[in-house]
Amino acid sequence: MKGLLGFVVALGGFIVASGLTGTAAEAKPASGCPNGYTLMAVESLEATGHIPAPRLVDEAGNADGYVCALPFPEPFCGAHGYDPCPVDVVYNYKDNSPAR
Ligand SMILES: [Ca+2]
Repeated sequence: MKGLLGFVVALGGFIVASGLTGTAAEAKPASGCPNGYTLMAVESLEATGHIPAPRLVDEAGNADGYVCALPFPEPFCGAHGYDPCPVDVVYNYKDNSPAR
């Protein structure tokens, strides 16, 4: 029972966070990024070597040319065997479409 309560509280926190993100991003082409993620254009990411992940994530989502990106900490690249790192910053991507 205690575990279920924790899940419900966490879900409520997620809904509140999503609402705030939508309000803050209203001047941008689309909202829907989770807390901590930045809305970025797929084209600008590709121009800096981020291929093909952002486009795949966008096409699997709403295909509007934008994704949400969360930078990983600097040592991420080396820890996964890439030395030198092929890109300046390694991102985790999520589409900017609202949760379905
Ligand atoms: Ca998108």
